[in-house]
Amino acid sequence: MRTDQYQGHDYYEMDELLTDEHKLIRDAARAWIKKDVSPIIEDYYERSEFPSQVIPGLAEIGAFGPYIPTEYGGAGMDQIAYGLIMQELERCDSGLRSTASVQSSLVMYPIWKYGTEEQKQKFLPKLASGEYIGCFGLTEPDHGSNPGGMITNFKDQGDHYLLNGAKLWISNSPFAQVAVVWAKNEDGRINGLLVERGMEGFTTPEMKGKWSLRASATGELVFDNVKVPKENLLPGRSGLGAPLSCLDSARYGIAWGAIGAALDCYDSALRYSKERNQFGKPIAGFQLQQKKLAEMITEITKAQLLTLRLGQLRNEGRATSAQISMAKRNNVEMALKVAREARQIHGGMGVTNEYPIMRHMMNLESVVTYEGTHDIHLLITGLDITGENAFV
Ligand code: TGC
Ligand code: FAD
Repeated sequence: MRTDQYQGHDYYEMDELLTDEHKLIRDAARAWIKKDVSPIIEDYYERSEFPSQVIPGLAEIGAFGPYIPTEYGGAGMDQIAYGLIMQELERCDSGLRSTASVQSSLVMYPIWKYGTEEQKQKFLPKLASGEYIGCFGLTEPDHGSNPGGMITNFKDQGDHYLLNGAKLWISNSPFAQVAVVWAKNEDGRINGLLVERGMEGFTTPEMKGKWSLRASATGELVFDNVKVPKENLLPGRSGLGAPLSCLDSARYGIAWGAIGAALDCYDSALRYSKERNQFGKPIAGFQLQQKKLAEMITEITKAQLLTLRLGQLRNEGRATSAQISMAKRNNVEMALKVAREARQIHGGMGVTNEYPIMRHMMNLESVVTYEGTHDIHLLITGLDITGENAFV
């Protein structure tokens, strides 16, 4: 079993910009991960299984609904604390962060923002404690980057809605108790519905064969004439902007998370380069290896600064969707590049599970695609700066 020797890296002394509470929250998450998750993650990754025993620990560190008010069971933290938790989780594994992202930003957030008081009381405390796990169904087999084209639909049947359609690539779906499902009404308007496990006609088959995010369960959501009670409609907002607003929150968390994955790769590469001798000296002493390490910490530091500023803007309610897109896109690509360079520094050992590098690298191939692909985020920036829509 690999010992988790990770140490944070803070080249520009950014800790000085954090509050004592931020540091406590981050350090508690890091300590829990080292104790309870790092020792098992490689094993679960190889078995392609989500380690469900970590759910109470995730709830304990505040990873389920970090910024949801305490009256609903959330942790009532600010956006920077939320980001720091996502960074620590993804430092361990992107799948761990995914589970928390979906639960917090894609399930609890829409219920909190757009749900009735009864829906909030019924679902939020259970989601915060981990008694319930949720999932978010937006993507369909033929509608990924273009969710507005979705065909999943519901019809008003007087005392209930009748839901039909299918969602694909849904994180947590195989074991979720509740799904936030985006579907069109008879007028073609997108709405959110809370679909609960056990409803007749609702199934959640698992998708197998992923070489990425193997410690996170992914599945389908299939709706075959599902009778959804009327009280399960999220009444607060309709239109594509409703699910996209949830994505803003999740993409922000991913921007922080990707820094965590990059930090873990850098940390491992730096240590390995000092310990590994070739030609009679540590490989850290060769200029070519120093170039890789120096560029890695430079890019990580730039991402840390970008993301902390984004967190400040989010705390003030001023961050735009386009600013979030820029950080998600930049940081995930940065992390992928860092992982590839770190893999080379580890030589042949870099392809084994003795080190976390290949796992991070494979995970990041999903992260660069989900929550808006690398291309889509570039087009969002392009639209924002030129006013010209290049999606179609
Ligand atoms: P468009 O016409 O631009 O917009 C439709 C309406 O939405 C509004 N809007 C937003 N509102 C809130 N937040 C945002 N970020 C918003 N972006 C747009 C917009 O103002 C408009 O409002 P209204 O009132 O005028 O109707 O829509 P479009 O169809 O042209 O699409 C734009 C595009 C391509 C950017 C969007 O569809 C997109 O982001 N596509 C990517 C899809 C995506 O990210 N899917 C993610 C699925 S969930 C997931 O991957 C979870 S992974 C989980 C994990 O494990 O972490
Ligand atoms: P496509 O949209 O078919 O894109 C294919 C390629 O075409 C991409 O390179 C893309 O950038 C490019 N492209 C598309 N449109 C354009 C354009 N206009 N201009 C230029 N290039 C374009 N979804 C959920 O709803 N909930 C989840 O919980 C969830 N979890 C996921 C977990 C995993 C592990 C993965 C891999 C995906 C998950 N997704 C989830 C789905 C994810 O959001 C989609 O995969 C993503 O939005 C891309 O859609 P797609 O795979 O259909 O690719």
